Amino acid sequence: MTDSNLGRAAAKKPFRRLLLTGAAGNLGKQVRGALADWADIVRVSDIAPLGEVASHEEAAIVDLADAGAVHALLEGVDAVVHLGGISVEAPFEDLLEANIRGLYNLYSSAHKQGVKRIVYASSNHAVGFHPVTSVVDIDAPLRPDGLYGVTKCFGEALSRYYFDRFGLETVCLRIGSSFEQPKSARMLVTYLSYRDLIELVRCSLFTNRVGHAIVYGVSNNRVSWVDNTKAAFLGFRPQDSSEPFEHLFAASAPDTRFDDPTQQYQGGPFVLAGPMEPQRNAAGEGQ
Ligand code: NAI
Ligand code: 15L
Repeated sequence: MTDSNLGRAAAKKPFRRLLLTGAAGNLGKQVRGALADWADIVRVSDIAPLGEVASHEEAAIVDLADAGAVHALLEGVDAVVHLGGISVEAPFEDLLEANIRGLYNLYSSAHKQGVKRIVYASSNHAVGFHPVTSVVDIDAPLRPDGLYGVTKCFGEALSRYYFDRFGLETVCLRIGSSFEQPKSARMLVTYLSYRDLIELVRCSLFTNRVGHAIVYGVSNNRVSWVDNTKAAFLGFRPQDSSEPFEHLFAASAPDTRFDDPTQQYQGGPFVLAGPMEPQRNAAGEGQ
């Protein structure tokens, strides 16, 4: 064994096995690499292809709506980073399978398999119908801005129940807009850099005794609609800001917000996106 191998073998990682759902998605691809530093084995899962599988990884193609498959997926897992599911407004039947049934399957199996903690990707759309003139803290009333947001409220309530009933801990991340860079003037306010996202996941996995917690996932942007004071115990201190991107949208931000719901409410375009009708095939039958 070389010196560097000896060093690696000696460094014990905090987790034996972490599960990442939604590993093929936008955020899953970002978080996947970071988990390697924190667990001996990273089980990566999605309904979509997972790409190349590293030696420390176990790959599982699983539909969250499949209860039996999800039960097997949770076997031997210490903690979960749950990013899987539908991530935008969609017809109710689709949301029902991925985000409602899928989440129930995850929590039910996690409890039965003895999982200790879940980091759950909630969304700003759980509270998207609060006006942009207000600042919401983690106790602000839920005001989902579409059926997608309603499923995130379900996830926050389900995880609360599993903590109160069984002590299964969850940190609900009300993520703003996590992309390579903001895509609109609104996202200058809701932007969460990938680096800050990974730090938020790290804080959520490693803080002792989180119980059931909610935290907003936004970077240190100049304007903010959220207040994380009550989640300070997580120790999340964002390093990045949307400031370097402000010049991209300055010209396209006329102050029309009070005539237009997509400008008036924190959820932006999501507030008018739902409810969506089921997809129809050529014969006009619901799918
Ligand atoms: P994404 O849509 O890129 O990734 C979601 C992944 O979940 C996809 O790879 C998809 O194949 C998988 N998935 C969908 N249905 C599934 C099912 N039935 N079974 C198994 N896997 C399924 O979304 P993104 O951006 O990576 O977001 C990750 C999570 O974070 C989502 O839960 C989303 O709602 C949440 N979120 C993301 C925000 C963002 O700005 N990216 C903002 C707020 C919340
Ligand atoms: C979300 O919840 C979505 O998953 C993401 O695609 C973004 O649109 C984000 O919110 C947002 O509010 O910008």
